[in-house]
Amino acid sequence: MSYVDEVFNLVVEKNPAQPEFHQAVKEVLESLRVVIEANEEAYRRDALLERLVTPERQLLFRVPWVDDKGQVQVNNAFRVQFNSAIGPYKGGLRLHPSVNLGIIKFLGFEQIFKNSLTGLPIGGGKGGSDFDPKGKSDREVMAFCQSFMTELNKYIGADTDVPAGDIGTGAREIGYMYGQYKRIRGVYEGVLTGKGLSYGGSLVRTEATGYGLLYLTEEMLKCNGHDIKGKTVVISGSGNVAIYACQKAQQLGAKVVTVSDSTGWIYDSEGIDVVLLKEVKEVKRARLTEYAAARSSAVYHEGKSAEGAGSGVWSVKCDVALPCATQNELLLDDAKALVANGCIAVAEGANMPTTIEATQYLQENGVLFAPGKAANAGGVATSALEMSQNSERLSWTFEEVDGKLKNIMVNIFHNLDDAAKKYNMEGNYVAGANIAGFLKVADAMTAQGIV
Ligand code: NDP
Ligand code: 2IT
Repeated sequence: MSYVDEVFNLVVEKNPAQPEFHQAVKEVLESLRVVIEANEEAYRRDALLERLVTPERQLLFRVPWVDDKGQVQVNNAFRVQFNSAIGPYKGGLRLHPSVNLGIIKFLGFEQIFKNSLTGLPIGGGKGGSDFDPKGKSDREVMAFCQSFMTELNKYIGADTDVPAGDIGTGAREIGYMYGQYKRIRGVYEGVLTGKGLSYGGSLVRTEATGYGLLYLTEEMLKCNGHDIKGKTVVISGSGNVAIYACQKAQQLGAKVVTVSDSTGWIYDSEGIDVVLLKEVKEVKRARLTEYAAARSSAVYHEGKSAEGAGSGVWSVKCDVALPCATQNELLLDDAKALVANGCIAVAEGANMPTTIEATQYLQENGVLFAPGKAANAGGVATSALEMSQNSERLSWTFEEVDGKLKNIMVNIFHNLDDAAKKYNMEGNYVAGANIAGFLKVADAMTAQGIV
């Protein structure tokens, strides 16, 4: 059996009931087959793949906190420090009831390659909890965040592990966590990114994932003879990534006609009103029904939650589709609908939103496909820029950070493109991303010996 297949079987055997982790590993290992086979003996001897798929450290802990009624609640929490070959562990914290170890491991594994692709010195990690911030008071969110950080602070630091936001973790949660870290450890350091601007945050970090997604999409389209200007775009999600993807798409002259959340989706024939969307989601933390109620051109469709069920937004005719909600939200039938409607490009704002079968169908039918670990790398790249600013105790201007972000995204696209061409898979940006991301990490792991 080939080394790649052996290691994949091992992952399934040793990590039962973690389907998302298996899926992420499978996608990466399949792309690496050609690279591994070219150097199989050395990789096998060093157990490089076994080490790559096994986290360096996995922390599991309970988070007790008291709700507004005086009742004690207990959540499960995780931090997976996956790989530190090229820098301190770096990756977000997800707060969502669906969070379990397998989900955090899939996200941490993806993060290794994503962070490598940014060209910046950051290793891969991820964390989170099954705590649901939705419907909780600010006081309850603070109680959870303080209890969470009371344990997590022992394992993180500006030069060891630097968490950030993800689903359910935004500026509010990062603020509460930062305050508690500072209180316990007594140091004012860049231990988290996505901080507020008044206490060490970076300009553009809020916008970075969505903006970066559009910078990469624009470059991918341009290099394939298309212009983003004038294109019709469908977006899923209506959180941090979706909102700023929508804003940048419009700034570049595209028309965005959909957004979604876990209870329904909006079709807006006039194009999404980003100011209204921000008011509904960032200020009121409300449902999309409020958007529809405030705008006559918008139609609200109930149902079809993203994960596992496919989302209604993929049935809308478009040129470009940007999944920005969660994993496995774009299924084979959705891919078929997109192709039938003439979609030319899909770029993943979320992590692993497209299933392997859907990805293959899109690629086989000539749709340009940018995988999340490349397309959404702008968020973590700007986090790394926040770390740099914290280290030198300076803040850069919006234009400076935005300019660096754009350069990073354009470079990422060309790295994928070049890697795909080098290994005779021109246009396969999934393979290009996995290979380019892997080679740097593998080189660093090899140089550092068996650790
Ligand atoms: P937010 O919490 O800000 O927004 C998430 C959005 O997706 C919401 O609209 C939410 O709807 C929807 N959603 C989440 N889970 C589900 C689900 N199970 N079913 C249906 N809808 C769901 O998160 P972000 O925008 O930060 O993250 C979105 C994606 O982007 C995630 O995959 C994340 O890992 C990825 N990402 C985020 C980065 C960042 O910097 N924030 C960087 C790179 C990737 P509702 O509010 O109803 O739950
Ligand atoms: O998935 C991701 O890349 C993030 N949630 C952002 C991580 C970070 O450290 O900024």
